[in-house]
Amino acid sequence: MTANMCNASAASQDLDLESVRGDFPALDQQVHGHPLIYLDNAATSQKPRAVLEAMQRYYERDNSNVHRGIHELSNRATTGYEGARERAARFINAGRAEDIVFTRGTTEGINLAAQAWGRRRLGAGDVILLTEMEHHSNLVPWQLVARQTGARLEFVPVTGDEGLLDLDRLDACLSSRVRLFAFTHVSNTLGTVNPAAELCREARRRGIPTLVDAAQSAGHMPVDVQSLGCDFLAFSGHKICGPTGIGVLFGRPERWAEMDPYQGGGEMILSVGYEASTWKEPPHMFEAGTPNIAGAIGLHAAMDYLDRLGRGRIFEHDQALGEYARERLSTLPGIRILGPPRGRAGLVSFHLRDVHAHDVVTMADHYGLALRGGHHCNQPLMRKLGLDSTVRASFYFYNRLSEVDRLVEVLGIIQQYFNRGAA
Ligand code: C6P
Repeated sequence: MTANMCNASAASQDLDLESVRGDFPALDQQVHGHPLIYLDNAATSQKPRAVLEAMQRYYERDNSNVHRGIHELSNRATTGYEGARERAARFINAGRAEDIVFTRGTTEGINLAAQAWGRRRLGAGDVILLTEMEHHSNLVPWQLVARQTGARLEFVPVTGDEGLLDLDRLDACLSSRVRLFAFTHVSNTLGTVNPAAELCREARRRGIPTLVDAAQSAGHMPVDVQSLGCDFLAFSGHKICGPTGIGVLFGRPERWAEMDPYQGGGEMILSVGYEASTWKEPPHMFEAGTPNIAGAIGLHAAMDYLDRLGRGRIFEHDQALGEYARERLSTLPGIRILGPPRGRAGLVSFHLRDVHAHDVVTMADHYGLALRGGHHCNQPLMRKLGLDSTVRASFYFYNRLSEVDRLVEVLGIIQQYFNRGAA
């Protein structure tokens, strides 16, 4: 047994996997006559009973609108919603609850920063620095704001299949024209864990604000905005055991002060006239309309759940599974595996010679395996690597080593099937 395999077993035992799995009703089912093996956690995680019950309790007992009524139910809803904001601040060690804006998810958080901050702060000739491994959610919003302001995009290169940022180029990339550096903490396709604190430090030294896309990190490792030193950080509830339709955008107070409202409407105003209005201070200034109250309450329960397990332990477990999977997959003939061999997050993306990713995923589904195939919203990166799609297996703390073994076994069956067809 290799050292990695030993680490993986140790991490699994440490997490008391079997009792944790019991918290997730969706994991206990058969799919096409096989036990479900859910390896699509980078797309969305499953939800523990604690989250489902918190949301049901809210709807059964406290359902009301926030910040409006003076009646009991409205007070309870407001307390629940604002309590979730305080919890989110603690989850990422933000200094103040006011620095947490609830969004629909990472995508909306980045769009909010791009429109409310970027549109006001950027001008012709300014540079928005991204990396070549960004998800479309941290690329297209900046393309839009670049078109609106005359700013242009530049990219820190990725080294190739090993999927690391070319840090030798960082100094040249962080030129005096750069007004914002936005990058992903963990790549959803490569599994690369970027040195986010170092990237923020280098940017800050040059007076450049940073935005961290924490969609793939916030629920998988300790994330601390103060030690990262970022200006903005966005993540989604549904990837961290919470419900869909809720997410968080953290911003430093000095950044909020530089921003215009994102959307106009109820909840965000102080006083409205026919011709003009005034608005509240952040965070409410950025939360127009009735918010996703039940979503925030579910997210609160999810953050409690994850922190009870410990995100340090979750990271060790996910990382051990990712490395184990990479090692086992590399024994398959004709496989091309993306991302770094060491220090990767708990996901592995790969390409099987002569079998399209969609065929792999469709056939794996017949064996009860939930994988993802496609470009994973990373089209420019795929093109750079000369691929149109990959298969991706992404893990969470409730996945087992035996599920990785089954994945490798089923991929072997799929390869045999297609190779027979080709013969
Ligand atoms: N990735 C996947 O890889 P939303 O859809 O807003 O919750 O998250 C968007 C997003 C932003 N950044 C990164 C690094 C991401 O991985 C994602 C979502 C999913 O399967 C869907 S493409």
